[in-house]
Amino acid sequence: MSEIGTEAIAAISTPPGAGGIAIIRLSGRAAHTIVKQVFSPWPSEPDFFHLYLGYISAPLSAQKLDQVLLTLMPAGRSYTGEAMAEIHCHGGFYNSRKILSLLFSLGARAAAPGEFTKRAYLNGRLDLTRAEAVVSLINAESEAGLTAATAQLAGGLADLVEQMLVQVNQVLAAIEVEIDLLAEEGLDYRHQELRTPLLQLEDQCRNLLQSYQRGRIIHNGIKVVLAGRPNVGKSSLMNALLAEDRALVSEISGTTRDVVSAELEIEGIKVELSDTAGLDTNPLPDNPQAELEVKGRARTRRWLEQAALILLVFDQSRKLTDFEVELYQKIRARPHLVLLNKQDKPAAFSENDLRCRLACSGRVIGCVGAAGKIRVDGIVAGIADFIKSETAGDNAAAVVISRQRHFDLLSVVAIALSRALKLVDSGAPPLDMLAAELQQIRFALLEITGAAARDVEGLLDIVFSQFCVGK
Ligand SMILES: Nc1nc2c(ncn2[C@@H]2O[C@H](COP(=O)(O)OP(=O)(O)OP(=O)(O)O)[C@@H](O)[C@H]2O)c(=O)[nH]1
Ligand SMILES: [Mg+2]
Repeated sequence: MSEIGTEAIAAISTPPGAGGIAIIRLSGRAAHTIVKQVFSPWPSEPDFFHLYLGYISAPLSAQKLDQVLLTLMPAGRSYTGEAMAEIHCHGGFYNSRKILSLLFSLGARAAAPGEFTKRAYLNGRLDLTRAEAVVSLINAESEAGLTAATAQLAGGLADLVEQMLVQVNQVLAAIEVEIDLLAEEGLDYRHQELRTPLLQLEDQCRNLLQSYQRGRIIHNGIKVVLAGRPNVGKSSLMNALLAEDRALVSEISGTTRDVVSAELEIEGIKVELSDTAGLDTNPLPDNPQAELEVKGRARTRRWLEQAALILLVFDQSRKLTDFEVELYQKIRARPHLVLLNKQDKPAAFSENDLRCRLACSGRVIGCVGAAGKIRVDGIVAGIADFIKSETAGDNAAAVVISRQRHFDLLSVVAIALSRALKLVDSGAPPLDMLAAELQQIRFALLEITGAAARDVEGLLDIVFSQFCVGK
């Protein structure tokens, strides 16, 4: 066990602010001794995982601070692997801080962000991929994100990496045998037999690397940006998609100046939808509003650069302008949907005219239904199809990776694997070089689960700095 586990740490694990209850966690060898000094009545023979109702008061003080529930957990069977106590006190910032200060006065120190989980990792309670899954679970903002985090917490990625490690070790063992055989003259060289397991490893590695794009979308969601000329109805569409009066709408051209963003969930994925200032030919310099317009448009362009999907809006009741045609040419190579708005008014051009002028063969979605009401089902279906196409794959149900750290380490594995395969295919590979490649693969895989690392402290700092205090 690591030295780190000896010192008692404490933190409030629930979010700050008023609430029904707050949970204070205490972990470390002295956890039970500390809590015994402040909790009464102390049970004569405390049971673990039992909820005790009692009071918190300072040692030797008759003044009760709060009525609480207390649970004790033994070393080896707690989240951190150390002796732990959890105090469920009444919520409220002041109350919970006061109890926490009492624990500090008795020798506990404030836990750093993620320190409980770091101790769990150091005490062998979970591997690094599961620790990272805890962060993803806490931060999950969509159904798909939660499902993926839960699968990783259940060991999906760790198990797969473990399987790959078993294969790597087998190949390494086979290389050792070959080295021995070579030492005995006259025996056949069987390196070709290494090809199959190396190809299998390459396949598994490729599947995981290919899942990265899907994993990032599942965890982070996608950015969808509404753009088009001023007054075409972007803000009206934003409000209709959100089913709330979020963005200011008016008949005055140039109403939206800043970017207005809001979130919705489509296909279980978080969608950050942004309404932007209208784009048009540059305003005349003597226009007093020119500076604001230019700034607003610059902001729109920035958002467009980051968009995963652009919803380009056209007003069918006004003539198409050259600027709109140009704008379409600029975004046509990017994922986009063309939205035709204001179809309740007399049309200034047909959908066919639009397709011809833009040379557009993609999806054109009409936004106006019966009685001139904006309908969003077509747009939602368009966004849903985009999400499906981005998140689908041959292994849609399999393990996905979503962290740069995993992607980088698996890239190291992939490169070393291709070098190893080249050596095998070369006919008479230098076995020590082949073994060195396999060792590199082995080391990168071990670093994914945290079983080994070149710079353990640096790695742990990166992983656990993403946590909140109390987890
Ligand atoms: N008839 C009709 N009017 C619409 C429709 N959609 C929007 N409008 C009106 O068009 C005007 C402009 O709508 P906005 O949603 O503010 O347009 P915008 O593209 O956000 O405009 P800017 O913020 O100025 O770039 C408002 O008066 C809306 O009520 C529609 O489908 N039909
Ligand atoms: Mg607007």
